[in-house]
Amino acid sequence: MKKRWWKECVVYQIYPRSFCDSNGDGIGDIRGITSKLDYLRELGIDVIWLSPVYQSPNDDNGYDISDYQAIMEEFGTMEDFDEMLAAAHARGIRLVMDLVVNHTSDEHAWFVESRKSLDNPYRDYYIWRPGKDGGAPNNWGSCFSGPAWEYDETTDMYYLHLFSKKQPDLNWDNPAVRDEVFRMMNWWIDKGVDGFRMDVISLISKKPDLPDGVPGINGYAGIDEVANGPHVHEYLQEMRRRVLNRTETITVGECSGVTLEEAKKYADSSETELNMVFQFEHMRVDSGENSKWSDRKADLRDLKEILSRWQKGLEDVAWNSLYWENHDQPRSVSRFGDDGECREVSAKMLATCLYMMQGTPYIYQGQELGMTNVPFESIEDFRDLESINAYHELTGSGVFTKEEMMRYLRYKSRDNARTPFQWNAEENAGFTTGKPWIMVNPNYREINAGEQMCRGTSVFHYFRNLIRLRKENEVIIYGTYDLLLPESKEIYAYTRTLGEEKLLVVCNFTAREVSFDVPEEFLKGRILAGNYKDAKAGKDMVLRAYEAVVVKKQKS
Ligand code: ISL
Ligand code: CA
Repeated sequence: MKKRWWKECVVYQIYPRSFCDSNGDGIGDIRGITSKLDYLRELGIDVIWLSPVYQSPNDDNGYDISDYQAIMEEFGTMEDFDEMLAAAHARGIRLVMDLVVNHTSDEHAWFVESRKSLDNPYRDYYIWRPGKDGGAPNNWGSCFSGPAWEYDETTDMYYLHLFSKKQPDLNWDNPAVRDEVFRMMNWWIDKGVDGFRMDVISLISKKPDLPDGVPGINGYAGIDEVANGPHVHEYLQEMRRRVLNRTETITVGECSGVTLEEAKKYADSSETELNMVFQFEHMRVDSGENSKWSDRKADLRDLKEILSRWQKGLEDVAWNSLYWENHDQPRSVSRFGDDGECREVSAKMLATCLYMMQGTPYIYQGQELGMTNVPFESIEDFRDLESINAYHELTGSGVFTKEEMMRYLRYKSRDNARTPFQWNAEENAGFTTGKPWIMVNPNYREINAGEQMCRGTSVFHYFRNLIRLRKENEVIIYGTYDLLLPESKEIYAYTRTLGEEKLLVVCNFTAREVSFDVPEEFLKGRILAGNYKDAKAGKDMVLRAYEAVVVKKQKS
């Protein structure tokens, strides 16, 4: 296996709006981030992935960009950005930008032009079609409710928007669009950024005839139907040649609808496209029938089957990314662990289970504190357009009652990840001196960075230790993965092997005591990490509530 720095690093995702507010307007900003770089250095991460900071009317919190080469006013100035980048580099931290180029904002100059007339030079920058049978051109739905088509009177045609109607899809089949995107990317590379996380990059190439898809619970076909289109690999190879190969970049494609077979192409180790992808299968393990809206708990056997298939499937041929959380997902401790009495121990267990696997780890802000889901009380508490639209669409059409939908939102809404970072026990969790743009989780008095940094047994220190272990043990980076006990509903156990080096990782996903037979070769092993301080790897081991241990085989 080829050794690469991006396989050995740990990435930390910042959602700027909710990280740290430097000027008291209630909105996190770039200077706020700069002021916290020492915190990140303390944690030990190597790379920051910055969610979008570009100019945007904020229909989807910056994922609707109106100028790719300007900074959102609420977040600061380009000087602030340059200062942050230099300050990160000075600390040995690299910076990855969020690249959102499946769509722009409808307020982007290209779209403003495009909608003006049929012969406007920017017309073919977007996907325009005439209506069919008095309605939309096909049955595709927007990811944020309703149809994926918006009628535009000026030219009596519809434009495609797989997300909100303020996020028209770019037409990647137009070489001028690719030129513009690659030119813009090169501009950021010249500035010194270190790579890109590519938003829904699996959706950029549409099937030319835009065929109808299978309708979901709201009557429209979902975005998976559009994923991995006919030219996506060709376009990414072109991007690689024209942009990414210029420097040592790190790239990760957010690939909605990606299968293992497709991932092998996107992240092929021959290095012609991307370094790795975000796959979604393990994020759907607790979905309802046909949608994410459910409060069903995952079956551990399904989770193990999915993660193990990806571990083995990409072994030697591509590379995994490892994540439990991001700005689109609820908090992992509330979802796969226990956010009550066993919060700390289960947050540590989840980290052990995932970050000892093969792949590049991604930590979402606050995950390193074991931040939890939020006790939202009413629909007015939400800010996310996906949540608000889904609530109205699915209660309005009677698919769910209001009570059901509130329960599902409390469990799955993206806003669970978007409340302010909990810095300390002061008002508003030390995030802002003003009024925060979204409510603060009331548990900030107990759960905050200030407290955890002072306490050696905290979740923060445990994450720090796992990050250090990855640096000290090559087997964690490059070792092969093998699942043990696939049928257990309680235990997730696996080994990692690199030559003579061998690790055993055992995690109890329940609050009950569960016994585990430690394989012979690990009986005299050394405990590398554990979330209880007196762990032993003897015969007939009994794992306590959410206990996790990592055992290193002693060399014979
Ligand atoms: O969040 C989701 C489901 O709840 C996903 O379907 C998500 O919309 C999808 O993964 C795409 O996400 C990305 O693109 C969106 C943006 O809203 C998300 O924040 C971003 O991560 C449109 O740009
Ligand atoms: Ca601010």
